[in-house]
Amino acid sequence: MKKLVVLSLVIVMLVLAACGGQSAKTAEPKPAEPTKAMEQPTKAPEPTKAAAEPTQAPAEAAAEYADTLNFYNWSEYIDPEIYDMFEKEYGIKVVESTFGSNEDLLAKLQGGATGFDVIVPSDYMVATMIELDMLAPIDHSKLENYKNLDPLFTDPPYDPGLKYSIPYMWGTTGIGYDGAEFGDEVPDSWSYLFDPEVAKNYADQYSLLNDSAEVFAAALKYLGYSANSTDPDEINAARDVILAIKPYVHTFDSEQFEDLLASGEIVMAHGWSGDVFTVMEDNEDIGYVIPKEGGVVWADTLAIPKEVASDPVRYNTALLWIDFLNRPDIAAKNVEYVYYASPNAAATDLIPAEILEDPGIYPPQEVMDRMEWLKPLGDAQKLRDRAWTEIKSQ
Ligand code: N2P
Repeated sequence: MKKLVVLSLVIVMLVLAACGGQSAKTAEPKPAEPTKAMEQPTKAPEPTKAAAEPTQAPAEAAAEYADTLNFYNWSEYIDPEIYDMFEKEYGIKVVESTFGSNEDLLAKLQGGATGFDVIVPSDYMVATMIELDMLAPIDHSKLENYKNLDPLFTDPPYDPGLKYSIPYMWGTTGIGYDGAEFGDEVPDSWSYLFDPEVAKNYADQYSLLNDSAEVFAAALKYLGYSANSTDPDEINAARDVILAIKPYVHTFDSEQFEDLLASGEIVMAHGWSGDVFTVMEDNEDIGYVIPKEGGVVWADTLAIPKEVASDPVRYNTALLWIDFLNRPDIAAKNVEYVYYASPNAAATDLIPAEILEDPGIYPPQEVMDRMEWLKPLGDAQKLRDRAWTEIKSQ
């Protein structure tokens, strides 16, 4: 998969170079007719066709959609205008709830939450949820925009053939920092966060993600182990490292670390690339670095909880939403807002060059070579869960 992403980057660059100043084919999205759709919120999203063929059989004409779609997303992970555009176009209101980690998402669903139509699990969590039979198969024939996906993302190890998930965004995990505090120094090692001798200099001035998979991955990398270690000794060593620096951690946070950084409340944040990039525009001192020991690369996906499949109206609505997010103009608009990389090849021509060329958003090969994808941990997950509970409760 590492290679896939690197290859993808190369292709993105090639496509970009090849397009040059020419106008791109994908630069002219075909919006549906908003007012018509607004008047007919439960009709199929093909207003022109329906208008041209008013006598077609009702069964063909009326794929039904719900009035509301419940979207369970990571926080600040979509351009909110996209909700308005979807509602304007189809008359369907998207209601968003947010979660802070894959483990929280899993716990919520396992706890019996049944209202969510579309969820956003990351790669390894998709594999876990497939294993637990928690996801509905995705009917590719109903996704007009499936063809827009970069083929390099359509057969990932976590979900071969994308039977249960459609890639949404991908990015990396590293360290956001306030350059005004660091001067010429760059906190380019996990030791800034996990070596007590170094970390004590930043006591109460840095955050860690509130995400057991990510914090263990970073601590394991600091110790020179794989982010996916299932070795009890290595997991215990990582737990001890985290416990040792915990007194210096200002907060465990996955949802507003970039704002804490921007406001000066902290000077370093263990965090996700795009979230840090969103505050750089107004804070030119803020930087983002992938530590030299390597970090985590991930892809987040759009998936449908299994129970939704038994309700054709909810299921169709979920697919309509997923497909909308894969329309090239929508995918590009979203990238410009969240600063994460898109697996949508057709959106590439619509994404500003400064984003495509930003090595923090589309990292170069030598950086990608240091990254690891997270994987399901099998029985070792219990060890990590226990250790995490211990860490958080002390
Ligand atoms: C959104 C961060 C999502 C990335 N704020 C985590 N996979």
